[in-house]
Amino acid sequence: MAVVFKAPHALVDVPLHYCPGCTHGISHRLVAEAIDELGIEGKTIGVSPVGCSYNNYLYFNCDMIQAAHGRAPAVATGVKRSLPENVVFTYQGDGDLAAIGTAEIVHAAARGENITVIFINNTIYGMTSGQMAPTTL
Ligand SMILES: Cc1ncc(C[n+]2csc(CCOP(=O)(O)OP(=O)(O)O)c2C)c(N)n1
Repeated sequence: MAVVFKAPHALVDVPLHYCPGCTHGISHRLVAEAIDELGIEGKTIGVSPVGCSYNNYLYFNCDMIQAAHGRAPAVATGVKRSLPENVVFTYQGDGDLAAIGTAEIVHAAARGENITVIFINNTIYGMTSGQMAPTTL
């Protein structure tokens, strides 16, 4: 029988800790599918944020490093510059990236760093129970 649905290899097969209806689970899946499709699992390094997805290093099947709040683009810059042959991505919420980490993301972009930034805009600070973010409508 043809397989029509399976988990991406780049996603570890463990239960996620996220609340029902949260966007992080499907977002993790999409990132993992991209890693699979590009065939870059063995040379991908991710940077985990502060926020609900702080421990996403448990879920991605690649090397991960934890950054302090908003500092993921700065950490990713260091990783990419020291290991330029690797694909380096950050995974950040809007509280992390668009509030506390505004300086880091603006300056990483201005410098033209060769990193990938996955920006998860759920329009709130989820981890602190719905506190308003700069992206709140
Ligand atoms: C320097 C610093 N400021 C504030 C906090 C408190 N804090 C932890 S998680 C968080 C919200 C993160 O929100 P977001 O990045 O949108 O991620 P989400 O939880 O929605 O996935 C805040 C304010 C902190 N831990 N450290």
